[in-house]
Amino acid sequence: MYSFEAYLPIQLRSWVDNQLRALRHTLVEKGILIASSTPSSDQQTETKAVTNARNAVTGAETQLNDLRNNQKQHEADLSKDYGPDDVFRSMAKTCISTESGEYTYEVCFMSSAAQKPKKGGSQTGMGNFVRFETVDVDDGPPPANGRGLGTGKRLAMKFENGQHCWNGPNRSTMVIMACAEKDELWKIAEEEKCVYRMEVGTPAVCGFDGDKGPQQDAGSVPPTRDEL
Ligand code: MAN
Repeated sequence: MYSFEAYLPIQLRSWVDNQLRALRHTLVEKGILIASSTPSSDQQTETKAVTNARNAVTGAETQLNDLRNNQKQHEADLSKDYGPDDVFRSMAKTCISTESGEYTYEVCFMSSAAQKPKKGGSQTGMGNFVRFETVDVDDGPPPANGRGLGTGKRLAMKFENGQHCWNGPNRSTMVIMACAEKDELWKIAEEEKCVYRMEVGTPAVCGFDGDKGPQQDAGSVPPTRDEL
């Protein structure tokens, strides 16, 4: 700015000076004028409008990425197998447990199975959910309390790659389900070393038609032997 203030009476000088400062500030704020400090980087040579626009673009890009990730998760979820007619969609991760021998056994639908020592200490992973299967069960008529698999094709959840078994395989668990009023873990057996079988009652399989079940057939599973 021209220093015409020098020609003004002294009282007017500071008033004019203040007005000019205010005007400059407004112009910088509106993005019309670049702030007069010596630019040391490109950033400082931008008007506020450019900086704001750049920030808005960065913000929008972040939002777009978040939405894209969200969409991917939903797409992955949609292509996931939630069992016949998707009945397990709402149950995924519901957990049920029971005590047997020195352990409490827990299975979380479509998630994982674990063995927890009743005395405390760390739990042992019995496998992570890999797929649904159909198995042929021949356990005779269900017991009086109704807590049994009975006979016929049953829907099962296969859990694999659990904690490694000393001198044996990684632990795995077959969870065979039969129709019942509520979700319950009825029985647990270790059929071979570190190969477990769980019998579960759940309303989720009440409409299950073994002939229309999952394509992969697990073949025949022998009737339960000794309980743990
Ligand atoms: C633990 C448990 C058993 C298993 C043995 C194998 O004691 O997981 O179920 O049979 O380890 O060493």
